[in-house]
Amino acid sequence: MEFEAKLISELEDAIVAAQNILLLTHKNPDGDALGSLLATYLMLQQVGKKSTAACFDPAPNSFQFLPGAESIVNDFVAEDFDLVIVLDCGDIHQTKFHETKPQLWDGSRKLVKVDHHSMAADFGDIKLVYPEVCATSFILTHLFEVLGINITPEIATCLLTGISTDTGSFKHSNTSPEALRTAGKLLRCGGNLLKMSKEVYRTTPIPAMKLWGRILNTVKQTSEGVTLAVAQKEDFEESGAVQEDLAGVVDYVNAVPDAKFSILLSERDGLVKASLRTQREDVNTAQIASAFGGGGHVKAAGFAVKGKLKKETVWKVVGENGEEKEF
Ligand SMILES: [Mn+2]
Repeated sequence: MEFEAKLISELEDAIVAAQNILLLTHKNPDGDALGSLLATYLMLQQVGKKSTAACFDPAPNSFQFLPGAESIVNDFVAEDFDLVIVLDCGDIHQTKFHETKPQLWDGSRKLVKVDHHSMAADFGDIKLVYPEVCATSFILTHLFEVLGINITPEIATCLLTGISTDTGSFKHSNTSPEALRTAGKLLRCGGNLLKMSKEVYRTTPIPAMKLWGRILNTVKQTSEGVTLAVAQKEDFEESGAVQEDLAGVVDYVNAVPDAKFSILLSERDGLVKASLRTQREDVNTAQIASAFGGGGHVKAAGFAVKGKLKKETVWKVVGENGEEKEF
């Protein structure tokens, strides 16, 4: 990918001038959030710059293998920093630090944004926003090359994880030839594909498996052709699983053939969360989710509403010759 020369020199100047750099990503971090956060952290270490990587929520267990994961903090003193780099985060609200650290956004320190979200809010002094690419880690791979950074095996593993997870392991429609070529480049740099695959895709603790079993048991298709599955509070309690164990099961729900889209409802702590996925070209899950105050991507989105799940049993009268009436 190509960068505007002016942007690159502005970014270089900002990094050179900075004394202490804060790196942020979105709450509930995924592979691209953590991969881009840590790759940038390791890059700054390499060029001898002091930085702190912060995220409101801890990294899920499946991403603890990422080089540098142990250095991520969830709190900091905003005044310590003179440059903030926000990664993989469309909106400052997504960092969750917009309320607790308002000083970060008051214009007194430079703000750099590196992101690929299509509804990216317009913030930042230096904006590297490319909604057409698959991952923030993809942008960083090319950016580091332009900046003359040595992509070490550790940095490559972080970036490879970001590209892999944001393309659904190279299965989503955002898997462009460039995405694969970039992943190939990261493999050549020593990115550890085997370790990443094992930790991210082939590790499922027993409580998570038991939770998935319970959820998959609830799968049904509605009369509108929507695949629905549900995780109730007691499913978590009785399986011993935690919220992050939900990750991955929605892809099974979305595998039902001929569905318009799939929706996984989960109930926790007075909230009902919905994960939406689709394999169809004519369905936009972000649009559906936005009707409930959520958002996301065209093929994967979500929302959360305060409340609980209520099960209603529907009875049907089925006549001798097959006619049905629902009550
Ligand atoms: Mn991303």
